[in-house]
Amino acid sequence: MPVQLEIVDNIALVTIDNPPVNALSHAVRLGLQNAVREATAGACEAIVIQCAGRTFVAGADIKEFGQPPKDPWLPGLLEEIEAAKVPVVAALHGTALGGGFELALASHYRIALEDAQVGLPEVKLGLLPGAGGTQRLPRIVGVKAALDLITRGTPIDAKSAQVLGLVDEIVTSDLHEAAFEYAKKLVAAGAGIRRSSELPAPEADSAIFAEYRKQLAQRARGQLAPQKIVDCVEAAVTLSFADGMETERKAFMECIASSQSAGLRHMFFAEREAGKVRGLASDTPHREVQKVGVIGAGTMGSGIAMNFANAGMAVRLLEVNNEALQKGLDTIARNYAGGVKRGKMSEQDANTTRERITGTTDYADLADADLIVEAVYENLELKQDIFRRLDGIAKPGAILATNTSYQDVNKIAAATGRPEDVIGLHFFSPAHIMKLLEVVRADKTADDVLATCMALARRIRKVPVVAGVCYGFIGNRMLQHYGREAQLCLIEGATPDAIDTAMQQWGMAMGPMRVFDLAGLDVGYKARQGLALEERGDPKAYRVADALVEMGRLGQKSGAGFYTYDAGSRDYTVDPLVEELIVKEAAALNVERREIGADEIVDRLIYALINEGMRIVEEGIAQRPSDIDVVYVYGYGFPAYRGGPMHYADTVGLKNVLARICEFRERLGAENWSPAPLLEKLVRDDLSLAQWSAQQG
Ligand code: 3H9
Repeated sequence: MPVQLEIVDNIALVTIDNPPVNALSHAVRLGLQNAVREATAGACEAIVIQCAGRTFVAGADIKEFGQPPKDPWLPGLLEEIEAAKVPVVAALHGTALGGGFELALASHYRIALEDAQVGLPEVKLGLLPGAGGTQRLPRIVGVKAALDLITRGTPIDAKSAQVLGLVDEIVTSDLHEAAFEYAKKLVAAGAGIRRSSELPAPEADSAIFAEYRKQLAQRARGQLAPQKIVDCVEAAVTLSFADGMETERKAFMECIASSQSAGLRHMFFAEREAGKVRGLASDTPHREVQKVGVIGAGTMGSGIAMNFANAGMAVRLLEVNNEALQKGLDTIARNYAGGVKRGKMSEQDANTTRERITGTTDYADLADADLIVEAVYENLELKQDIFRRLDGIAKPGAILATNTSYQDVNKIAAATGRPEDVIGLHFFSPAHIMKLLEVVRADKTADDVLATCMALARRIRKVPVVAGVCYGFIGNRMLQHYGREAQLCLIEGATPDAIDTAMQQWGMAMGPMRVFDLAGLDVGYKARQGLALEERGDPKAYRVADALVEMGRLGQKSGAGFYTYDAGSRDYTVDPLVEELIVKEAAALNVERREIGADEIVDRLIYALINEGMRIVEEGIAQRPSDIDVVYVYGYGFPAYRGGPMHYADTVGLKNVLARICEFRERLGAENWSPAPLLEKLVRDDLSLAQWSAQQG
């Protein structure tokens, strides 16, 4: 039974017990309704609603969304609880979120454990609080605080909640005992019933709503739920509670039916699924990691070192000479100072954390490290040399990781006498900020090394995704195809700005040409110079970029690339010179330029990603399609509300994706546009990727 009722001294103790997070599934709602009805029908003088396990209710059961609704529906149930004729006390611990916090808001009193957190994170699922949260919260905390809490979706701690009037009492231990005593005290004092729905409507100047709509149109560009939240909170001001609830209901239904919410809900589960490694036993032992060595104090190495220091681990940062080492340590100091300036951490915390990173130029200082991450530039021989050296120095059982973006991790592992200890840990730049970590499982990587690294990723607050060995792993392998199409659209007729605008309007955090400029055009140039002419691929896809490098335009760092930049800034301006260059290169390549619309740009770039993603899944480089979605949303600025490229393919329909790819094959050539065999097979079998993935187990 997920809900139990016990009556002690005329106090009804209603306990929800629905592991892992006490989500309000249908059985819980029904149990809660029965328990409250039974308690109020008898002689109970107060009701305490509490939860077993690690947390108070963390929300509606997200797995039930998309299924036909079953009575009792949460808003009605909460109205029934609020209408109780005896005081109802909610006892909060863990994370009281979404529908769970709405249950607390419908209760008359709230008592919390000091480390509890409360919040309405529905917006992160493309939703809004749909059980009275948008109507009750502003009545308690006022319009501005309500708008901030609901549109940001970030939980707050019990103390801040108390300051806002959301929590009546905080206790440090024995919550259930304290809640029982609190209820008895209320009864003894003859305390009345407080219904937040009966509080006067909050007051607000209508300008505040216009201001939030404008802000959100920028901060949450293209998203439905944040705008709907503003509508609902405005309704709390202008309408009666009942009418406000009706507005909320309609807005909630619209959000839940939207592809945006479907995408965000997909991402919620995809992120959690990505942490599970197929074929790896759940009792696989972990190696202990307390001391970390990082080789290379460039931008990547410095950022990587910060991750481990932030999680409390001691880090040795190694460079070839003192000058390079000092440069890295200075970068780290600057990053921490930036964090303090932005209010992310206190100066004292920043200093303590920074001091966990010490520098060295002597490999012998890495001898006691539990994990060593190599982060030098992309050169296979150099990396193999380093691993050969590490083999002679690292202690037995130390994990040896490479941060390579492209190189063959098997070849790196083979340079050691212990390939089972070698793994790829591919961080994304800036490494101390980006959430994604590709964990590259080489042929001989030991299970306990992989299990340790997956757990370690969470310790350093990354989202890990397992990838197999191939050129570029998951993310960069797909990106080559996306980048190629961007460059081809350029030479065939689009401008850099038209391409970036199309992709940004579609939802990408940054357009591809700006990304090229940010990454540095010289990186690809150097890589191509190392190849014979016939190995470089289609010249149409790199001639403009190469010409820019040869003009000294290396991207943002040199003040010019596809755009020109103000010194040290990301602000860019369109440069007519670049457009002239494109026209010239197109003529030299015999390409007749034409008008290319935003639709074609978006489809070519995104379908190129999808097609390669299909191959990656089929080859087993990614464990499942949703892992690719996690890679793209957390590592490449793909809009989370579209659910990642593979979920997006299902949204469009695989049949439609295949038809468009075939159309591109006819028009643009089979070399770049032969459909992935898995895509063709799924269309033949009339299966979506999600269905196929579920079949794979
Ligand atoms: C809502 O409430 C709408 C209402 O306003 C209106 C309704 C009409 N449902 O994250 P974890 C699963 S919308 C179903 O790894 P943690 C999760 O998938 C909801 N399942 O643990 C995972 O399963 P598995 C608003 C859920 O300790 C397991 O629980 N609420 C739900 O790192 C453990 O999760 C939210 O958005 C759920 N609501 O973090 C809160 N929540 O083990 C969403 C979790 O099979 N949840 N699961 O992979 C969270 O933010 C975190 O899970 C939480 C715990 C902080 C609670």
